[in-house]
Amino acid sequence: MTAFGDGVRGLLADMARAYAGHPRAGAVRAAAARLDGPLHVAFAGRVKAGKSTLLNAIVGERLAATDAGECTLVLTWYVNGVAARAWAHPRTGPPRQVPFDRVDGRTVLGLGPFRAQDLERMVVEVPASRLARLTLIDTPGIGSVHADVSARTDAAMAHTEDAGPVADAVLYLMRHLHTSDVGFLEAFRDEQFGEPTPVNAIGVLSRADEVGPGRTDALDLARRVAAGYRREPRIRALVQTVVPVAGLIGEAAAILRERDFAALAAVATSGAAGDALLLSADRFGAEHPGFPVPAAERRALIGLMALSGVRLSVALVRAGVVTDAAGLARELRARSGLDELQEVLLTQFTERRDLIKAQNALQTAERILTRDPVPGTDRLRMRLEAILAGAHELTELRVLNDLRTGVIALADEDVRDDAEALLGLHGGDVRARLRLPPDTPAAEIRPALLDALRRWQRHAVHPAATVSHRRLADVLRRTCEGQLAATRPTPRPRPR
Ligand SMILES: Nc1nc2c(ncn2[C@@H]2O[C@H](COP(=O)(O)OP(=O)(O)OP(=O)(O)O)[C@@H](O)[C@H]2O)c(=O)[nH]1
Ligand SMILES: [Mg+2]
Repeated sequence: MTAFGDGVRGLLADMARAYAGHPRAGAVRAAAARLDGPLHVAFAGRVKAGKSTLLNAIVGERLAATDAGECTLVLTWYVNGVAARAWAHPRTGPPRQVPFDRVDGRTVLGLGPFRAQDLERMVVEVPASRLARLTLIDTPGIGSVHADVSARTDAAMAHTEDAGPVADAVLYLMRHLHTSDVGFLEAFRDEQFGEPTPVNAIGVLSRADEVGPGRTDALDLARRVAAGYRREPRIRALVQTVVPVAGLIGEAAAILRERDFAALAAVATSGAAGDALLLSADRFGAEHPGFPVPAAERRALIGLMALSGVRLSVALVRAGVVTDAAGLARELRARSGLDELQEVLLTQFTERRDLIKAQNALQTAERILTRDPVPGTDRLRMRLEAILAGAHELTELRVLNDLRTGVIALADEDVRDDAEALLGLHGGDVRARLRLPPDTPAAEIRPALLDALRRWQRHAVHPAATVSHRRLADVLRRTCEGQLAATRPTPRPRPR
């Protein structure tokens, strides 16, 4: 934890004492407890955007129900636990354990005596190492035919009175941008500073394999589409980046079995008959007496990886790139875009998680101090202000938001990219800030930092610089100075 985090922790501890016996005591304790808990990442987006599938791909198991079914209408939390079990949390009344089974590699979750609309959320507990640091929250699609479901999702994802925002960060899946997408993201606007916080959101161009129908290089195409999205001011203002991901292909890679590979290999070696089947999903799943792979197995392959995944796998087998299930799983995963997404999650969310959490805790503290003052609140408020004023990390985050949302406008894209990277857009590590490769030798860091410092000092005194441009330059100067202080100069070789 940083000094900022320690400050927030100390403040909450003192607040817990000041609020002892007060009705808000529980809220203070909850805010403090959340500082140490896993990062809450929500999967949001329109109906059938591929949220549940992507969640499964990240966990590496088919946990979340996909396609029709009542369960996809309930906000569902996936948390790490000692056993596989599930609870339904009704709007009124205590939570109740509900049936949760695994059938044929899929989990089957029951609602017990409840109807979807009676539930505030479901909590599924599974022993899964990937969930140790991340709690994943699957949300019902926005713009679903069940308008009330969307409304409930909005409400559930927005700030709650006691615990701050439900999600620390959101993966926002989009196939195409739509007005209701924007409305949804507004729930994540930062109340404390009255500005949106795109740094809490990552855009996912989902179902990327469908971007170029019938093409085995669909993901490359999706990468170009995503790059276009990243430059769009409206999208820059909502999310920190956009990555293309084919969740279904990633999920298939995680659960692929030898017998799936055998079936795919049989299709690959069936020549023209196989080619004819690969023309459409309908043909691929139809009865074709005499074909080496039975129709039921072919339909299972479609369910596993869609026609695009089957085509890709067949192409990989035919090209001799893969010769077994493990090899195919590796290739599918590499081509799913999941690794890039995990990388963004790791550098930008996990690394920044303490900061995001501390910031959220601070917002909750602020709300409690303002709405429910107790004796000593003034002193606590002053402390809170001091923590806010002293946290350069928060200033960086805020300025980064300003750059993303166009509040600070820089005409030159290179200058803007330089500033965003220095502020930690691609991660807080000094090399990421300087846009240097991760294996850059330590000796090259200080000169690069000094260079950045001089660059931004020049911006600060440039006669044509606007006020906000100067403010940015000032923040970046402090960032460079801080990073310089943290990197020791390389010792000079000792004279012999
Ligand atoms: N081709 C392809 N299909 C996908 C992908 N991800 C999901 N799908 C399919 O899209 C459909 C919807 O996927 P889900 O994961 O249930 O989507 P969702 O956003 O959770 O849907 P709701 O919860 O109902 O809003 C399913 O048939 C998936 O198999 C993908 O990456 N590629
Ligand atoms: Mg779903």
